[in-house]
Amino acid sequence: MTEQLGTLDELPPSYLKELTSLDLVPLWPFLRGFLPYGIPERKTKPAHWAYESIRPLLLQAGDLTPIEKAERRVLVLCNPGHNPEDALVTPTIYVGLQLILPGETAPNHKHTPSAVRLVVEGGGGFTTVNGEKLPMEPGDLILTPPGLWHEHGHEGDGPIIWMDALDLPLIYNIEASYCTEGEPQQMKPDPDGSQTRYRRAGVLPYQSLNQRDYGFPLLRFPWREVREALKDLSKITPAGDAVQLAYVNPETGQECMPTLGFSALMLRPGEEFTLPKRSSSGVLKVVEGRGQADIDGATYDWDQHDIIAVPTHSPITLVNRSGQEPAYLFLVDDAPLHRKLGFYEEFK
Ligand code: 1HN
Repeated sequence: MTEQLGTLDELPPSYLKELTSLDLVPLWPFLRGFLPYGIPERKTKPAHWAYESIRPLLLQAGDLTPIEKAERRVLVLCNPGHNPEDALVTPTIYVGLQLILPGETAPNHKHTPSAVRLVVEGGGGFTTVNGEKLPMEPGDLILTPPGLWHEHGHEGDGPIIWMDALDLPLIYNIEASYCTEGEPQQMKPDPDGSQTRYRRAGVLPYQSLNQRDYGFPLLRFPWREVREALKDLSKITPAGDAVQLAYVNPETGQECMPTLGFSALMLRPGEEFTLPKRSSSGVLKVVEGRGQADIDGATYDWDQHDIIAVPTHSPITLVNRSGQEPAYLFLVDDAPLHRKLGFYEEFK
């Protein structure tokens, strides 16, 4: 182990000036900053946003800014450890809350970042992805994968609000983020794939045995079914173990997006459990219930629809405050990216 790395002020000013004039720097004064021992340097803080405090401001945005002037009417959750204009909740993940009012539409576009929607409240909203009309019911997960056309509409009454999560900070920082606008899509008349081709886990359209879709075959994961599956899984999960289901591509069984991973958690009445410290960062969204979270030593009380930022290398302890009702949380993380990069870790 190098005990003491040389510093900048040990070097002659004339030498540093010459390096600067040639766009050069010495590595050694900065090396430990780039490569700390044992744990990465983390600007990202654990953080908590109460839905109750965001909701009125989002509805106010509906009065202040017509959809035509917003394109996407969103309030962005900015991690307090970063500059707000960087619009990130973790180093790789952007999260915002989006509002659409009855009759409004958000125009068709496609882009390089991967996006998902987790529906918070309201009925009658839909997202169309490559011609497939995906109804948005509360708790549903809707994928808008990189490069696929998507637009939103609202045929119901009252506001519809959802959480957007994108790998935008990652894609922006590798200077690969851009979008293309398009004409409104031609919608196919069929119900979406979650109600037809991929109605049930473990069975697929027969022809897919010959021709697997390694892209994005399933774009909507209805909450109603995920919630039922969690309840059934909880019956056989030992107390203190996480009741957790991963959202996967039904054709491959692998993660359903390239960089972002999604899972749903159930906390039985009164239950407390700890998820191990992992190399990945993430965002928790409360779907139902009330409780407490300890994220790397920071403690928060959470209520329905609250959102919590989880930095890399942070253990998570969750407690369900209710002794009667289960609580449900949704987790989006960048574990698929870490796995692809070959350094995903869980620390026991
Ligand atoms: C986007 O495409 C949507 O399609 C929402 O609803 C939020 C934030 C940054 C970049 C693209 C959408 C977004 C976004």
